[in-house]
Amino acid sequence: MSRTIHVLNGPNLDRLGKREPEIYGRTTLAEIEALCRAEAGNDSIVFRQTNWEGQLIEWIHEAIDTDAAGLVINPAGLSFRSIPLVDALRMFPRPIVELHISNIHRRDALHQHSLVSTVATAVIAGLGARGYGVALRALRDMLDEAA
Ligand code: DHK
Repeated sequence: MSRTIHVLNGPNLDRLGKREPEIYGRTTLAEIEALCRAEAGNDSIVFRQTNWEGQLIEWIHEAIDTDAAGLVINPAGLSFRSIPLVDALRMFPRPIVELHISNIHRRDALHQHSLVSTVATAVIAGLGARGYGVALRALRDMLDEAA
């Protein structure tokens, strides 16, 4: 059966490559998308980024309504303050991998307590851009196991 995995990216991640490279590295979002597609195997990937909270929430609704098999989400700064985002994710009935490029637990207090982690199946932080590949491999394994 063909599965679709949604990879959703939040605010400012369109600036990857030139944004604070000492924290986020030099890999661009386009390169991350290519990396995700290379890890997809037989699965389809919907890869998206937005700077708008409401758009991210609409895309989660779409993932629910179209029976997406799983979700990888880097909510970026919305991780730490968006109750509506948490509420939307709570409705998603399949595995959710929350991903942060940086290790948020080593960062300043503002970046340490992700609300999204309270509804995520798993959390990856601090692996840099390669975390996306790890997230997809783990998610695909989980889905295979549950099939
Ligand atoms: C990206 C951001 O934009 C920050 O707001 C988060 C996350 C960390 C990341 O590491 O990918 O705190």
